[in-house]
Parts: sequence; structure tokens; C-alpha cells
Amino acid sequence: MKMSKGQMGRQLLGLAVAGMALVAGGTASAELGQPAPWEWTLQESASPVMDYIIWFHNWLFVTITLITLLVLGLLIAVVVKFNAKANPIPSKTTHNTLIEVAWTLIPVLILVAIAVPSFRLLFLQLDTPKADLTVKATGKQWYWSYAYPDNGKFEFDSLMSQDKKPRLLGVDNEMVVPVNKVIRVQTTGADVIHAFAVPAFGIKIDAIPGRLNETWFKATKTGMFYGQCSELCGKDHAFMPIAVRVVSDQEFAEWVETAKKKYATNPANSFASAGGTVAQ
Ligand SMILES: [Cu+2]
Repeated sequence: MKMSKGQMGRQLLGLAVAGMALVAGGTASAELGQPAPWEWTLQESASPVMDYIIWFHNWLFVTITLITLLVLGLLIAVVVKFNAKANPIPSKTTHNTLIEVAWTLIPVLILVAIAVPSFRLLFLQLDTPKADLTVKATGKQWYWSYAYPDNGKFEFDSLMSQDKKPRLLGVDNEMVVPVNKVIRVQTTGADVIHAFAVPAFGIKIDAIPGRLNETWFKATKTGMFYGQCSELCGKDHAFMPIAVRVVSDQEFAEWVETAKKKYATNPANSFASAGGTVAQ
């Protein structure tokens, strides 16, 4: 099949447009805060950091696509126009100042256009704003414990629940936070290294024994948000999900009151508990 240059260009453009449409439509059917069947794009965002991550991902995707298409176009031009048959007497040119300056300068500008938003995102993630609430998440083999040092100093364990939906993500006691508030998350490990990750909030941070790591998120929507331990930590690594329930301020205040009573009476759920046994 013979194609003119224009036809080939239009076909490539068509493919690129189809690819972009797939990316844009990938999350259309997804439920907020959890993975969806056949999902292959990022989870829908529910925090400013994740908004930025998605924007940056799309920006890189467009940049990479354009660069790849340009290089592909150049390669095809070389193959078609400058093969031995089409171009029997090759040019002896060795230097072209304009082209040499251009192919140095343009990549530098592209790298700057990537580096600037990249560093802005890094600082956004690392620089915790003034926190409204602190939650300490301790990774244990194989479940999480959540402590609320600001609100009456209680701590409780959060274990995967077999009969709760979604499968492998539902837990008995969820971490609860108020909506539109800056939540400082401190993480540590009680036995081995775990990692605290919630895709919709754009957070993923190691929970290391003997260290206190810190990250933050501001949930902009109420609802359930799920994540998983993201550091191989032993045989039940896949079965220590993270479930965060985002509620209104009033609901949060009510929950704190019940939680204080509920978890205060459980001796396994004191601040001192850091053992490797599962308290049920
Ligand atoms: Cu783990």
C-alpha cells in the first residue's frame, strides 16, 4: 500500500488523537477512591496534590508523544529520502551552525519546561502546610494502627475485613478525617518497613521502624478512599489495606467522641501497643 506523506501524517495524527481520547475516557466509569475493573489510568483525584500529579502526568504524556512523533517522522524521512536508491550522491556537508544551536537549545528548553513543574510538585508534596489534624499511622505485620494525638489521644487497629466491600480493601475500623482540612500523616513501622499509600490523595510514604516520616493531604471530597501497603512486608502484605473515611466537620466531631469511648476501653489499643500480634 502506497501512502503519500500527507496521508501518513494524517494517519499518525489520527492514532495520537485516538490515544488521547482513551486516556481521557479511562476513568469515566471509575468509582471515586477505589480501583475499577479494566482501569488503566490514574485514580480520580480527591486532593490538591493529586490534581497536580494528574496535570503533570498529562503534560509529560503530551510532551513525550510530540517528541516521539517528531523523531519517528525524522527517521521515516531519512529512510525514504536518503536511502542509496533515492539519493545516490550524498551531500558532503559536515556543519550547520543553526541546526547545531537548535538541537542543543530546544532540548534544554524542553527539560526546563519539565523540571520547573516537577520541582514545584515535589515542594508541594514535601512542604506540609499548617496542619488542622495529625494522624499517626503505624504499619504492623499485617495491619495498620491509627493514633489521633490531637483528639483525646486514642489509638485503634484497622484490619482487613473479609465480609466488607470492596474485596481486599474493606476494613473493620476505618481511619476517619474531616473534609477540606489539612491532615498531617505521620508514619512509622512497628516491625518491618511498610508504606502508606492512598492513590486518590496522591500520597505514598514509607513507614520505617525507628523513624517518623511525614506527609499530608487535604481531601476535597467526602466518601471512602482506599489504599494499600506499598512496601513488600511479608506474607500478608497484600492484606493490610488502608481505608480512609472523609466526613464533614460535624460528623468528625461526633466520631471522635464515640471513638474515644470505644477505643479507650480496649487495652490492646493503647499508645504503648506496638507488638506484632494481631489484636482482634
Ligand atoms: Cu506492609
